[in-house]
Amino acid sequence: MKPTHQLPYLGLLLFSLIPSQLCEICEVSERVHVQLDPLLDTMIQPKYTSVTQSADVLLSLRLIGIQNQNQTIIEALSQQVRNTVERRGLDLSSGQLALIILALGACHTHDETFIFNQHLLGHLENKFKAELENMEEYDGNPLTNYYQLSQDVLALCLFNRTYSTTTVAKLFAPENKNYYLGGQFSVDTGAMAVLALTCVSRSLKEQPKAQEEDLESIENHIRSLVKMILSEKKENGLIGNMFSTGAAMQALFVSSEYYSESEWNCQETRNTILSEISQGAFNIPAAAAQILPPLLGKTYLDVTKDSPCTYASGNSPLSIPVRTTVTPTYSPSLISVHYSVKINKTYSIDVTVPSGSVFLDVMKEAQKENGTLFRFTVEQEEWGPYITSVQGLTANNNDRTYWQLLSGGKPLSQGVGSYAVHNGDNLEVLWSKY
Ligand code: B12
Ligand SMILES: *[C@@H]1O[C@H](CO)[C@@H](O)[C@H](O)[C@H]1NC(C)=O
Ligand SMILES: *[C@@H]1O[C@H](CO)[C@@H](O)[C@H](O)[C@H]1NC(C)=O
Ligand SMILES: *[C@@H]1O[C@H](CO)[C@@H](O)[C@H](O)[C@H]1NC(C)=O
Ligand SMILES: *[C@@H]1O[C@H](CO)[C@@H](O)[C@H](O)[C@H]1NC(C)=O
Repeated sequence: MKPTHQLPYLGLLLFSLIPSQLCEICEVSERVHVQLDPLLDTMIQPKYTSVTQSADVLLSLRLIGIQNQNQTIIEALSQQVRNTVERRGLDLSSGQLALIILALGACHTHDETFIFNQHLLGHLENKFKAELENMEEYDGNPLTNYYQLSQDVLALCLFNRTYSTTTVAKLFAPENKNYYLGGQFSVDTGAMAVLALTCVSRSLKEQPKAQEEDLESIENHIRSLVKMILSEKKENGLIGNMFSTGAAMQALFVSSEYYSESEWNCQETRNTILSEISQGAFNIPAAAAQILPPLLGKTYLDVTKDSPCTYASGNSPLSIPVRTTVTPTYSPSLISVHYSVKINKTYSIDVTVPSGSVFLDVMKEAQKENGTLFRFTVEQEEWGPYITSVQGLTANNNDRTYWQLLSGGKPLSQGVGSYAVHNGDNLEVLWSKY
């Protein structure tokens, strides 16, 4: 080989070394592995209530190398995911299907056969096309959102399927409105896009005849998105909020050539997350599943690695702890909260609920008082119950409408099933655009 050809390879080698070094520096050391037990405990449920829950948990457990420790649990999860596909068929969103493919495809197990026998990648290509067609028809609004379009590209890229890199380069320009939800840059979305674009740029570099223009524009997108993600870093090290920090960490692990060491103190971020875990902050399966891999230096780009699913740095592997039984606390006292539904007009009510209640309990109580004004519907999603309609007014992705949750005028970072209400709270559901 001529020296001119060796140079790019050397560059590639260096690029692939930097992220892994960063991961190791930031990994939770073996000494404090017990601090991760609450996450594992939360992730293992007798029954999962949404399509994506079991896939998210399976992907997470496989990435951190549980595979060889607790095979029965992994096998049961994989069975659930495969059953979902067989039951729901094509009635899945593009991102749901992409996530399922990542979960089944991780670790090169016999589940790979299922992906190919069921033609899941071909179906994903079609669903991705349908997202693009919807954008053409509805003013640039996809069927779902850019978080899912990123999952789609990531899965198609990791499994070497066809997609137009020119389309990807156009689609994921940092100024696209779909990176913003409710006027705010969505760190989760930007981070998932960085993972997808990094996969695409790495595979472009491997091709003999690189599409230089696409590659350059994709690399520029990554650079801008990384900047936007870092600008959402808070004083305590969280990036965006607690629930987007895991995705942001993954994005920063794979893109370390785009920022300098002084721009991100990974240990600070990790320590804040560990202290939040000890206070029970990641107490739903989705939250636990998404934060765990980056705490062990793993990213979704590891899914198709040759030797994935083994625990890094020669440490002893993690395993799932035997379930601890929690005794529910008895709370007889009552609290009073103010609740409003805001459309063009405000409809308010004061309700009394037992202390320890969540937002959803307040909505149910209000609905009991007046089933016309406070009528609502929910759907069980990965993160819990999602409010789909209030007073018969239904959220719609084509119009970018949704029911936003607020307390004291501030948007909540949790859903109605998780947010614990306090005496005197001023709760709102607001008909909004994102
Ligand atoms: C896109 C998105 C939205 C969109 C969803 C509509 C759309 N066009 O897709 C909009 C902007 C409407 C939205 C709204 C909200 N969201 Co949101 N959303 C996301 C995001 C970025 C991607 C979701 C996704 O597609 N996942 C991938 C697919 C494959 O999984 P899925 O289960 O099929 O996805 C569906 C659900 O996630 C659902 N969904 C979206 N947000 C939320 C929030 C809750 C609590 C529930 C139960 C469901 C839900 O919409 C998805 C599409 O149908 C996630 C980030 C993440 N890490 O998941 C945040 C995220 C899930 N959302 C979050 C929050 C807090 C909310 C709100 C409660 C904000 C608010 N103050 O009002 C509201 C929900 C209120 C309600 N009506 O119940 C948090 C949840 C944290 C937690 N601990 O519960 C996340 C993790 C973002 C964050 N880092 O804070 N969201
Ligand atoms: C995709 O292609 C690359 C490069 O040719 C190869 O190393 C990798 O194993 C392939 N991945 C899959 C999942 O087939
Ligand atoms: C997981 O595997 C470890 C090691 O084999 C074992 O000690 C632990 O009890 C297992 N956990 C469960 C929940 O079965
Ligand atoms: C709110 O008011 C505007 C302006 O009067 C109107 O166009 C819109 O349809 C109203 N929205 C709802 C949901 O009633
Ligand atoms: C609900 O509120 C509306 C408006 O104030 C009122 O007209 C209606 O009678 C109330 N319904 C019940 C069941 O209290």
